[in-house]
Amino acid sequence: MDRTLVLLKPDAIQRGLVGNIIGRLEARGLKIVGLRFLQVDRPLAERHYAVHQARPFYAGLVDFITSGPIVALALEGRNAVDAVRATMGATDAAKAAPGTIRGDLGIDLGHNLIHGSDSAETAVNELKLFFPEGLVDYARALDGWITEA
Ligand code: IDP
Ligand code: MG
Repeated sequence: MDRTLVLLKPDAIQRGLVGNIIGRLEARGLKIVGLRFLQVDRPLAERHYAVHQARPFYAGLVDFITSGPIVALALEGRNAVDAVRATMGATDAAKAAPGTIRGDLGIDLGHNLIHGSDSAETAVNELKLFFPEGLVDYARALDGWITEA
């Protein structure tokens, strides 16, 4: 099983879409193994988005992710990284396919509601950043109904 980091960005919280978005990810079969509601400070934002440091939108991105509280989620499941990315939809919500989180709930490139790790390697590092205390291991009775052994 793989794990991945999801952030519900400040627009998702301000728009009251937390339950809707987490509900979609849970319904996909992904298991919550970490959950935090927090205000991201600039040092954390800068570490999380370090890969985009040279991009013209970097300053705006750091401003946005620190503009209000967020929800950080650690999700576990088969191919969790790809499953979350597909469920999120394209980066530009205006172009994201209907049926995806961004395609159903957003219409903007910057205010696109959700972050998901883009590779298994990135996920390990991003999970450490947002869940330094580690994640919660547990079994669910329904796991055998979601993925065949
Ligand atoms: P992703 O969130 O789909 O992985 P990335 O390319 O990693 O997309 O970009 C990180 C975030 O930066 C995006 O989610 C979006 O909010 C923002 N972003 C990406 N490209 C642009 C851009 O060209 N202009 C403004 N914001 C951008
Ligand atoms: Mg990305």
